Amino acid sequence: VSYQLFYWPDIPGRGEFVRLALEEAGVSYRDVARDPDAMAEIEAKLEEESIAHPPFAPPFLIAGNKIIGQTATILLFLGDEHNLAPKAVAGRLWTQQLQLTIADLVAEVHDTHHPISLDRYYEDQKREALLRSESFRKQRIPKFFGWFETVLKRNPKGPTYLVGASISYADLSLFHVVGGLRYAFPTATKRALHNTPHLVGHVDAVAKRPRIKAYLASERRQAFNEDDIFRHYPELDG
Ligand SMILES: N[C@@H](CCC(=O)N[C@@H](CS)C(=O)NCC(=O)O)C(=O)O
Repeated sequence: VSYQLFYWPDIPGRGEFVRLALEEAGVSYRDVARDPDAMAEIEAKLEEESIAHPPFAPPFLIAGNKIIGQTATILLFLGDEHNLAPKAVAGRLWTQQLQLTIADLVAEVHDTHHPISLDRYYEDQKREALLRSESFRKQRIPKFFGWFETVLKRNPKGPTYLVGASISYADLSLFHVVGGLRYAFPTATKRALHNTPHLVGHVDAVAKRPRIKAYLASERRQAFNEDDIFRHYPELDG
């Protein structure tokens, strides 16, 4: 096993962005979430005093003597190691810029159902969630999708992938976000995708990649659910 992925059990969560990169790279990894004592192991690792660079939160990846937190930083590392990003500086930075924009979108998705506090139940912040979701559906989904559509359209190598002619970790993450939004906000997402044909083609192209296809059909893939970032609460979909 080359890598150990530390992420909370029972949800795809932000761990999924890392899983997709590991799967596309075809490397072996230990998915700690699948162990019965995952919670205890993750919490122990977060508290371990001998770690000079402690991660703030899962996901984090152990790779040899390195421990790497922050989804985008993990992907920066895996992109370099497994050819999931360009080698030249301009392309590396562009790919990371795309990834950080995806991270912004993921945080906004989270805030649709938890706009006030992480520590309170959805039911305790439902009124604010309804308001937040309305603007997320009407303004933010179209704005983010429109930008990704533009990026695909302007790619000099064609609109299949975000960066050049090869798959990058940002493509895998965008695939997961669109899938998550289709699950959480089916009506609003369908409407927005109507105006972004290149984005629809992009997601289809990623889903057809042999390793991703095999992964999606495997037991390693977890279903979206209402403990996750992407939650389907019909009332929030308008
Ligand atoms: N910006 C970080 C966010 C990490 C994060 O929010 N992790 C969540 C699970 S998805 C968590 O466990 N947070 C605990 C906390 O924030 O206290 C990333 O993209 O990796």
